[in-house]
Amino acid sequence: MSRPKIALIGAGQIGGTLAHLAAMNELGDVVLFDIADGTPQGKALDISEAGPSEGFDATLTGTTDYADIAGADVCIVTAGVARKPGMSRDDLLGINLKVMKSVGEGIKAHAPDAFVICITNPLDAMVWALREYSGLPHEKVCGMAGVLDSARFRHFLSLEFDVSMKDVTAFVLGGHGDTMVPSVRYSTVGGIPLPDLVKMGWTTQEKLDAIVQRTRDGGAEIVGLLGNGSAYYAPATSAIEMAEAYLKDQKRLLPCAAYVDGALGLKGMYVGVPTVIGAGGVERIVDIELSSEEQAMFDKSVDAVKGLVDACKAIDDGL
Ligand code: A3D
Repeated sequence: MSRPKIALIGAGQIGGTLAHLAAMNELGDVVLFDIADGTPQGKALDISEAGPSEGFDATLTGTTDYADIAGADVCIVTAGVARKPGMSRDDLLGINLKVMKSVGEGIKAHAPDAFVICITNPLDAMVWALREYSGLPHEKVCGMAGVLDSARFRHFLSLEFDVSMKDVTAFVLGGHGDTMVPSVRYSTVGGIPLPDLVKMGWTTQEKLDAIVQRTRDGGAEIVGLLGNGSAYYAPATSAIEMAEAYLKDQKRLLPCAAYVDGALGLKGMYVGVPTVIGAGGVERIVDIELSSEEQAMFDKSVDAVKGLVDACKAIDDGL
């Protein structure tokens, strides 16, 4: 049986990290694609040369030709530009929409059976556009954001409670932007919901509110520290978790930007929701109940995503 094929569209900071992680975890053979000739080939060779020390069996190649992604089982898309200090994710919309057009057409022509995970920002609008341009089934195209935002939330909570990150579960809903909704009620430490931990005196409501805000600003915090570009280690790890769930039919319950038509009162749009990811792609949307306060925040986030999708349509009236 041949190994799965993983195509990484974009061989920048996240793309290179994805390639390294995919090889180290032996998820399959990796093809790095980029328009910047030399970059995908150089990163593929560099990571291949880590193989003897790390002891992985995976073939890595770099290319500027979409024909080389033919038959990919998974495509992870990071092509485009990243934020610089002072920029919002939404500032990237015009440039990255054009990139999604060429990437979507490349996937449509060469890897129409792949499970596609978009990471390019502004995430929810770009995954929508990528699905439109590629024409793939909705359940085979999704976006990575919720796993990362939830991981940031979990990390900050573990620091506050001084417990292992493994025992903190959390999830973040809504669009991947300033309006994202870190769910306090559905986040737990060892199964104990956060509001109960406040009552138990483990933390205060003020501290919890500050952690929620730090989660919302998590991307900007890294952009500010790096001074040139945005986060890439945790975003890559998060997307690998999703790819693995698909390739190994793990049926993981992961928050991701999925096409929602019916659940949570939504009609045909991409936004961050809890999903089940397995061999069928996004197999299920978990139709959770929101409190009136959560619903108001979620509605605001949904409106922000709709605004970005409308902006995409205005730029490309063929969409
Ligand atoms: P970067 O290191 O700049 O890599 C992007 C790569 O895309 C570069 O190597 C470019 O040459 C390449 N590229 C540009 N245009 C094309 C094209 N048309 N076809 C193929 N490749 C192309 O960025 P990065 O890896 O740090 O970030 C990639 C994207 O992920 C950006 O849009 C970020 O904003 C986004 N991002 C999203 C998250 C989420 O949680 C959703 C987190 C962090 C970054």
